Amino acid sequence: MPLPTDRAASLAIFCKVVDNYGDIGICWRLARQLQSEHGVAVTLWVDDLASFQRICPEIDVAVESQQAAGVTVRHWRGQDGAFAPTDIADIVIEFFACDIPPGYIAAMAQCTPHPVWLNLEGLTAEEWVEGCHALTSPRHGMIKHFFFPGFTHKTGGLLREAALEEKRLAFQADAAAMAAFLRQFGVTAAELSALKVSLFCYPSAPVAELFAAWRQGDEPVVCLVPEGVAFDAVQAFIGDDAAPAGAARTRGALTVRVLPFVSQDDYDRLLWACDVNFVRGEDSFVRAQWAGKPFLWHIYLQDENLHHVKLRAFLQRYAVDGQGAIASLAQAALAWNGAGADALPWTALWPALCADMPRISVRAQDWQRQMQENGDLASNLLAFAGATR
Ligand code: TRH
Repeated sequence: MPLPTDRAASLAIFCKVVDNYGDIGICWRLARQLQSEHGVAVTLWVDDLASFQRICPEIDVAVESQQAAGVTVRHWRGQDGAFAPTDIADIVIEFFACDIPPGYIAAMAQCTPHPVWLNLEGLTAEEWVEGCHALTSPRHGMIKHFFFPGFTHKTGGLLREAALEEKRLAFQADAAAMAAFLRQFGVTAAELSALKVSLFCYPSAPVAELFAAWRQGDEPVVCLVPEGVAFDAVQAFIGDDAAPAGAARTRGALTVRVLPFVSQDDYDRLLWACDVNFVRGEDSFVRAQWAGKPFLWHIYLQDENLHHVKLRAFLQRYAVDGQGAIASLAQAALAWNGAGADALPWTALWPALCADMPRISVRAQDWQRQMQENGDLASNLLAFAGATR
């Protein structure tokens, strides 16, 4: 049965913030796109408004229900038992297998037809994903579907807004706009012509070693790091106990500047304006791919080093071009994640990476074109939901 055509389809996303910003970052991006590009009436249930506010400053943490960018945002604090079938959306998404309220599920089961129930999973480049994407599981007399983002056309693809590339290319073609954007963070005229690097990683990344390599290097590097990220290494380099946004210091060839945490749209601009991006988790990782610039990924740590398997699976797809494996990129990525058995020091890894930078840049652009061919996750998800119902 198709989704309703007499009114905009409605969709609810349930988001539990496990930690950091990726959970709400992905849900917010998906919610906005479904609303603005597809006219879907979206309700985003989220249990942590404070985390949400960091990436979307207009969020009021004290309000139970509010509108933001056309999306209804509900503070999810375990409300239960108060749902009627008329409260239920046509499509219900539980993000990363979070348990949606039993009362909501009971009301879903009373709906005719049942809503499309999707579990939106985490992103991985491993091959098994293609076999698990769109699998079903019977629950409470309904069918739950597993929807996997991914890097091939046999998965749900990656989140990407329709106008993203156009916006990026316009911004990157406008040197004055890029300079003005960076200047607001204190970047000087001299620093604009240095190698500009954004740095977003987990505390375990070997940032101090990388800083030492940059500091001793021949080429000026300006490293832009959000407040609180890589805190120990940044604090030590800057020599300021707090290292607040606005703090900066130059030593040797390296300047480190601490940035405030910016909105998601400005974070994209930061990635577009930098020459190399260090990203992490899931959402910034995907945004770095759409930026079409060289990047290194710090993957979210998992038990038993499962993240190393995922990292290698990604590198097998990404760190390779028509000439073969891009060894410098793979070695640096493995070392950055503590996965290289006999990792070279950063004083060797970084120059090797720089020597291959033209090749890595071409690969980054090719990859983002290749990923576009898989469609975008929001459109793929709606098409899937329409075909499922
Ligand atoms: O913050 P992350 O580490 O998030 C997550 C969570 O840990 C989550 O539990 C885990 O499942 C997932 O990683 C894999 O990294 P991520 O995914 O890159 O999310 C960061 C978000 O914050 C992303 O939407 C970009 C946004 N952001 C800003 O909006 N402004 C900023 O200044 C920065 C640095 C990031």
